[in-house]
Amino acid sequence: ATPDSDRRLSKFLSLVLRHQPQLIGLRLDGAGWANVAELLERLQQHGRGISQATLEAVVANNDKQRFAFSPDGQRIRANQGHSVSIDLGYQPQTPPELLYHGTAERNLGSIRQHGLLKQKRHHVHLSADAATARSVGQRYGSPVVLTIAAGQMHDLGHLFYQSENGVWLTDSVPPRFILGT
Ligand code: HQG
Repeated sequence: ATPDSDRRLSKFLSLVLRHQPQLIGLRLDGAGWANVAELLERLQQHGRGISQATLEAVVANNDKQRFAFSPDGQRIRANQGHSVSIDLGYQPQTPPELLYHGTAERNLGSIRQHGLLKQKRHHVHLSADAATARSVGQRYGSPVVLTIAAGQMHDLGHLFYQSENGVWLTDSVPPRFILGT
């Protein structure tokens, strides 16, 4: 496997485990899990066959730890980022006082007006550090990093979750909790 082929596989797994399982006839259960044997079979049938060892290596080496196996190794899911409707089952947690959100400069006007909205995903995604947020924002153009008063939101009853791979999730961030860039 090359870094390039790993990246392509990771992107395709994100597509089918977060957004379009039906693309390869895969089924996800209510918590987003797919059966590993079934996933390998479907990939094979759709001209993307890989070995179980390759799948395990891509999950283990993934830069953002996007995927996880169930403890018995029989199932696999994406840790966050879904647009299909599933419940990952994360429990509410107390966030740090400040969290960060990276976005593109051109979104700022709308964000200041409406706050952070979850758009197509289940949650607004927040990062524990500004550097990570910057790289998230970079995906869409010239990045800006917003500081979010997460502790204050939590005190006022907003729920926060942390995904298996460390991403903070919340429903929405009203404008008054966005402290600045
Ligand atoms: C923006 C990646 C205008 C928001 C990352 C973002 C993350 C608004 C975009 C994960 C807005 C949604 C998620 C408003 C929000 N007006 N724009 N009111 N409210 N936005 O991709 O946070 O590599 O759904 O700022 O690491 O960029 O895929 O969310 O730019 O964890 O594993 O609307 O995706 O992970 O974009 O990224 P996204 P995101 P992976």
